[in-house]
Amino acid sequence: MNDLSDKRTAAVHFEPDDQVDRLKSEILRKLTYSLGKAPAAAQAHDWLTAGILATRDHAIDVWQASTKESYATGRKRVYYLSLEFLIGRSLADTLNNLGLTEPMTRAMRELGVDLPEIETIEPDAALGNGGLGRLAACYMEAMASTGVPALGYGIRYDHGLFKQGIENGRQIERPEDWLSFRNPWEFERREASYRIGFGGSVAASGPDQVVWTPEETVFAVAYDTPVVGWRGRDSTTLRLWRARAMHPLSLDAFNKGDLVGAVAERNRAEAISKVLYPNDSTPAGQELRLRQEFFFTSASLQDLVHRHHRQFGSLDNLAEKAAIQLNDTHPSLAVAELMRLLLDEHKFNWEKAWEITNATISYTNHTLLPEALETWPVALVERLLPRHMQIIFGINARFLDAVRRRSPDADLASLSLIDEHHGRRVRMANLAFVGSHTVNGVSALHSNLMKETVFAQLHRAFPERITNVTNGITPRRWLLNANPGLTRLLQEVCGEAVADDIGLVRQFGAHADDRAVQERLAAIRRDNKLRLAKVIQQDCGVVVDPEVLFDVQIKRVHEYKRQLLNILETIALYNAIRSEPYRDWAPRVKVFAGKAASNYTTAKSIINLINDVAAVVNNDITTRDRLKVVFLPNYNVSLAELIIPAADLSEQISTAGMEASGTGNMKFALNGAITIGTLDGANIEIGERVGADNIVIFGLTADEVEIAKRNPRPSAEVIRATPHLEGVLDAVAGGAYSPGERDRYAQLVEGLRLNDWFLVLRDFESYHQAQRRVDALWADRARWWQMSVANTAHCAWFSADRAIGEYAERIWHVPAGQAARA
Ligand code: CR6
Repeated sequence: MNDLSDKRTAAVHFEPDDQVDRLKSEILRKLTYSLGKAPAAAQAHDWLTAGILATRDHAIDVWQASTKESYATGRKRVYYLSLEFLIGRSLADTLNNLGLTEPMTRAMRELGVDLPEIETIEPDAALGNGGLGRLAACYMEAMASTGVPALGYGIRYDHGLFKQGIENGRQIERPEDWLSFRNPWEFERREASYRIGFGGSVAASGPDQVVWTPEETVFAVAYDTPVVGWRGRDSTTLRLWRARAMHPLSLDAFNKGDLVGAVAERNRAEAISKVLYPNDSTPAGQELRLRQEFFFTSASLQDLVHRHHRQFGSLDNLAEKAAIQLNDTHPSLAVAELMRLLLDEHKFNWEKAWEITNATISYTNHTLLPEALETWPVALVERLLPRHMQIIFGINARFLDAVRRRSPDADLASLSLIDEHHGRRVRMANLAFVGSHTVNGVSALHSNLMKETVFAQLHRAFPERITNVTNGITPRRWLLNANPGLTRLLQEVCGEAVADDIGLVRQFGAHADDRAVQERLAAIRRDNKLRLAKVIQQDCGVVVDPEVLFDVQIKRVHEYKRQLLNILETIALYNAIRSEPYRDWAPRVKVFAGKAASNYTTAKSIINLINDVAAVVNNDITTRDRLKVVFLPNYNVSLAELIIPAADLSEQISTAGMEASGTGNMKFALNGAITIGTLDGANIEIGERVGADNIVIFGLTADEVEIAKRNPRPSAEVIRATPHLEGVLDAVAGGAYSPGERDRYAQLVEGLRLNDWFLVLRDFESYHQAQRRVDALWADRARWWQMSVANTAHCAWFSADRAIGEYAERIWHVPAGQAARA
């Protein structure tokens, strides 16, 4: 990790001025010859595109070197299959990784352009919903930074995650259009296009071999983007598939005057890569979604099998040279598709095909919420993918047979790949589990719960299969780039090399009591808060004081994440401040942001409530300088980069046992925010690292939640035992925050009273008390900064480089690049 690569050394040979001059002429060439614009006529977006194209050239140098090297050495490669890659913007990160931020800023300045300003008009690539998609993006960058040869496979959606507007307090969704002005980062690869079949019939052609004649075929065309790692050392490839029709137009239909019919096939085919399903942690369950899953899985497997065969002339050694990682169950069909390719196209027998498949594939589980586990009706799979359904039945029969022979009393019904209780459905998690050599959860608690709950039976059948790899985040984007102020301080205190070895931030811990460091931290945070305050004023029309505590909850809006707990407690606090205005309340601004799936009524109602509460609180002069509530619209990666470095308090308050890991929690802690949270997901591991004194924990534990669910305490009793709660609920239900529509929240509150499934009421008092501990800590500012230092100093472990190191060593068995080359 520590030695600089040749590429970097090469870059350093240029005198800084030469480098700036070179970049200037590169930008001007792009402007002139790629965009056809004279500098005098160029608009901000032209400069941005020219800047991206110039930067991309540097990325390509690294990319080609990486690709060449990994081919020449025949090293094992990782194929990361993910239906989501939540990338955000790329220019600032790529420049930073290439070590070109400074010279590019100067080059642009000398051309009369403000680089940071034009960087903000780059659209976010929002090909994901939340944590799972962002994790995939962090891992692509971390593999490039640690020299793990990798290809990420996904879908090139025309429309990424919808844009959220807030109108009259309510979420409205507008289509996202990131490709409308083309994507300067990508390369279309016409030669890499594959036929993807659907439907049709199957006929036996050999003992295990079958000929499948699909009824419908679409093309998958590859679009490649380089992802450059730290110091331009290596690059991975993001390969996204676009669906194209075999016959873009039916002239027959057209000539008969049937315009709609003429493009029907095209529309049906291209619908596959048209839009990202906006569901987070819950399956969409629609046929088009299954078509998306098979489309990208099949294209990716055909591609990697084809490449492997070309390079090695045989598939016998596939598992030695390829590791296929399934990011959740969305690409689970890979198990059946790889079997199909090996059996039907490459004529392996079943045993050998199965051995190769199992040794190549591994699977990451990202949720245990029962409603989130993907299943598909057998009838649908049979109709859409008849050969795959056969193979799944074949896998299942052999698997259940083997288990029956080993342990006659095993619970076959729950092990089966087919759920027989709900009208016969294929269990995608069981398929992925059985087809993989290793299955991992994403935090210690989550991996343990996997063994005890959803996968208990499978775990008994394969006691070695489940392992844990706690999630990680890339420190390049989430610390170095998002928080340059803090980065500078860390480099002064821990040495310049922290950028290369994030582990060095540990040394920051020794300065927790240093007044000068604390003052610097306070000034850095204040600057970050000022930047955020401007955006809050622009987007919410609310003026907030950067001196107050910034209390932040930003993430998808979901009942288990309990934004509702936060806003109900905010109301209690508001009431308390009004009744005792002269007590020394820690002045706060409550910052919320997050999208709700368009069909998730309760989540949308919670967004509405937050905005309605904000309207009342922000206009009340009695609480004016002590409490503000804001909901920032259209949460995305770029907004997170602005908000996280400005946060004092990080809200990680999910019902224990329900948040598999969380990754926002890690970003906040590394940037020095204090976590208020439950013992859930990676919060537990954050607490273990920063120490119990440097985190504010409340609420039931996962075990207690389990018990509480089995013996639910009546809500009425919980409410009676909890001070302030009745009044808060009555006010919300009675329309105190929605005077124009008094019953707007009647159902939301009624839901809590009937069944407090997420234990919002149960945890309310504990949360309220924890917030009062926060008040006290905030009042002792020296203590607060001590805690903040401890958080930054002890969170390097949550680096994606560490996580990728664990995958590489324990799951993929690929050596990290630097080590391999040394
Ligand atoms: N919603 C988990 O809920 C985890 C990420 C990445 C999630 C979250 O706790 O940090 O995955 N799960 O591992 C799914 O998307 C299914 C998420 O992002």
